[in-house]
Amino acid sequence: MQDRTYTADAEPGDDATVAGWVHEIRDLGGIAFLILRDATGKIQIKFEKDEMDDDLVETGLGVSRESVVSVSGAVEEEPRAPTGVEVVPESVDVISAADPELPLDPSGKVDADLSTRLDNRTLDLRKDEVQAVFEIRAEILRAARERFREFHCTEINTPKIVATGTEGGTELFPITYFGEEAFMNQSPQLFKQLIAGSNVERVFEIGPIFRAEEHNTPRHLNEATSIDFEGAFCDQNDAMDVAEGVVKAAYEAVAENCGDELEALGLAEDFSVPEGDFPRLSYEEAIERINATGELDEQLVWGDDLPTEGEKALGDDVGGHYFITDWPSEIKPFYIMDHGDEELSTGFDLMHPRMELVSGGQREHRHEHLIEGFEQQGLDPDQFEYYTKMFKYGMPPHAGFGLGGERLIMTILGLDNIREAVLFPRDRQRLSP
Ligand code: ATP
Ligand code: AMO
Repeated sequence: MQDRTYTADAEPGDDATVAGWVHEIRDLGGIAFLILRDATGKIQIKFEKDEMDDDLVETGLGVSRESVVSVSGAVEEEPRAPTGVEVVPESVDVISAADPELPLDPSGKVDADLSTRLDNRTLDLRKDEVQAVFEIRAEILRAARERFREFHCTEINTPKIVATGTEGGTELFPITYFGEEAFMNQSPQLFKQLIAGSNVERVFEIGPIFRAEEHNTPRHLNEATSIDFEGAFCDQNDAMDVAEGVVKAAYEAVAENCGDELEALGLAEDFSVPEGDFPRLSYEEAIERINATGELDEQLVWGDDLPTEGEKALGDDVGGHYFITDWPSEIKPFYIMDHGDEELSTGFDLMHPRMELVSGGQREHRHEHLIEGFEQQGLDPDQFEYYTKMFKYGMPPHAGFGLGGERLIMTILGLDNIREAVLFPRDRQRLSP
């Protein structure tokens, strides 16, 4: 790597070479400043026109905004400089000149719509508040990994090209695999179960899921990051404990380690970690409470899926994260186990007041019940033989969940649109960049 000093490390008395982007040039007449920005911050470069070499002044002040430059000189203390220090340049090297016509203003003085931002992510990420989202995203994923490791989970990576889908209702993206029909995987569901049924017992995966959902909403992506857990000898209550632990660990990590990023996003004052246990409401209680709010035109009845307005009304009523448990079996997938009584399932959702974050449950581990479940859901068990046959060779009871990574980030930061939590989102209109 080039011998350079990060702007944040430049100390008075140093002879330093700083390198980065031209953030701004301020020309006051006899004196002018170039503000240089790098990953660690910004630094002022001072040009005293009468006292410095003309070529140096011309190069330093003639360069277009967002060009990449390297500046060598003495670092001096200067209380009037934005960071208290400035560089008096001896040489300025333009490494990569930027086109003076920028499609987006990284200084943020001119607003850009989301679509322009996503088309020009490199420029967009030069804004502190955008960079902050992705620094926080990295911290959330790190904290989730750490918490899973504390729970003795092994990180796994399962195939994304598969022969069959599992999540009823959401569509599959077909692809051609050496002349055969294949699909992009919607969920690691079956694979994580197959590994939980081995001696590995507890696993997690953080990876992409692909959903060919046609709708275009602020909280759906066609390629999302799923944070999955599966544990042998766990029931739905254990899985809920793990989900709650991971979500809280994410908030705690952001509160502890992302002070500057929260500041950049204007969230430092009000940021708080959810306190206390997340309440666990049964599906039946949930529909009763939604009906009691009077927010819906029609009363919900047993067996209805919860409409978005219903989830919002309940979210406002509860006022924080909560679980919905004991769903009707008929609206949960085949791999979810029933609950003694065949009408009830062990499936659960973890809700943020604004949206669903997690689905999970205890799994059906009894071979003959599993086959019946496939048939009831109109799926051909023969197509899933690679999965079902392992249930004949010693499959422990097990449970798990899938947590939407972008939904977690979006709810933690109060982002309006899930696309802001992904570098290069895939949605109905967007396949590139
Ligand atoms: P998940 O998809 O993870 O199960 P979800 O909360 O997104 O969770 P879905 O069943 O996928 O639940 O989607 C339901 C919600 O998605 C609807 O309530 C609605 O808000 C939105 N939605 C679904 N289809 C459309 C559509 N065609 N147009 C607009 N919004 C839609
Ligand atoms: P489900 O389909 O509910 O369950 O997905 C789990 C979680 O993933 C997130 N999610 C999405 N996020 C953004 N865009 C999407 N299109 C999208 N679809 C899903 C949500 C959702 O709660 N196999 C089960 C999980 C399990 O039981 O372990 C599953 O995939 O936050």
